Amino acid sequence: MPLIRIKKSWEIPERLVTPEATYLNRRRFMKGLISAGLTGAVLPLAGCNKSDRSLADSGSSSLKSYPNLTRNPAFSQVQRAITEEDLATKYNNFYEFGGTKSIWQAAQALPTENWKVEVTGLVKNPRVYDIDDLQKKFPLEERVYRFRCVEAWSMVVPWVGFPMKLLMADVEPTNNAKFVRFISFYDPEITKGPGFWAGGYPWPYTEALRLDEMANELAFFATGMYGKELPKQNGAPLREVIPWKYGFKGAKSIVKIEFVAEQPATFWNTLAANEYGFEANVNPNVPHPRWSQATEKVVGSGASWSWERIPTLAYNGYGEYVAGLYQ
Ligand SMILES: Nc1nc2c(c(=O)[nH]1)N[C@H]1C(S)=C(S)[C@@H](COP(=O)(O)O)O[C@H]1N2
Ligand SMILES: [Mo]
Repeated sequence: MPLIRIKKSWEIPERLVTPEATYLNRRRFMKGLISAGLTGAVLPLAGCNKSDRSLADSGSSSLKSYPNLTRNPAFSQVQRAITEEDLATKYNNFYEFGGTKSIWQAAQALPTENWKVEVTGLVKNPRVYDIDDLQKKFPLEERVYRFRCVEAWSMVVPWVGFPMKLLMADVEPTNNAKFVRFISFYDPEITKGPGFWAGGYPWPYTEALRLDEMANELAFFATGMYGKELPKQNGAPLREVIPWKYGFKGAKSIVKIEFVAEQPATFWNTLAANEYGFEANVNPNVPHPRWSQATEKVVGSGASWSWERIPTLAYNGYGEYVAGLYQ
């Protein structure tokens, strides 16, 4: 695979590194940093740049609100403040649109009109859902979940959506189905993130779960956040939210869901299996090969290097729901 790895973590100051960006072509990455200037690379991350904020308003004002939304009382708070909407919608990972956190504008190129989600593979009732029908068929609720990226930052997000088990019940996986794959939108004319020119990334972005993980109460399909439709940069119009796993397990902008018998290949696991395991449960005791997972930076206002650090919880705090899956 024609990947050029940055082997030594000291080559780039820690605050500028997107750990998952280690796989960027190094020359392109360095060139990007130089042309953006160091300040330019840092300020948009913090979301405290004035012009950035005014652009933000134009980005989300057209999003529809969900009327009559009820917050599920079982998932109504997590003993931490909800992350500011402006940050959660401006500090993103969406490699299809670039290898930095500042892709929200580039992601506006995602064509979300007439979106269909195909559900196929080992199911009794294969279906093609129209996104509007999907949102009428499954009752939408709001859930406040912790959200922990493998890069050791975290947020708290009020998602809108429905439990994955409702969709499972509708399509009825057969007895042979043991895993489910989620395939993100991919069109090389539109998604031009890192690797687009150099190659070497296993597009489309895919993720997968065991079927018993998908059936867990917590496994969620989000169609919205902060009471509105998902912004494109956050994975409109449908994404996975698996709060006890690292964020990369949650594929965005899903076009296809496939039920399969064998554990499927997934995007980050294919790139670096030793760094991004298939299971990827949040675990403070298992360090990433290049950094500790014992603590996490709370994405908040101000400069990214001054974000508060708090201890990371086993299963991201959801052990009572999911620990039994891993006995
Ligand atoms: N299709 C796709 N899905 C993706 C990613 C991506 O690059 N492409 N990044 C993942 C990672 S690493 C994280 S942390 C979350 C980020 O979600 P957010 O931008 O809404 O915070 O999306 C995940 N889903
Ligand atoms: Mo991530």
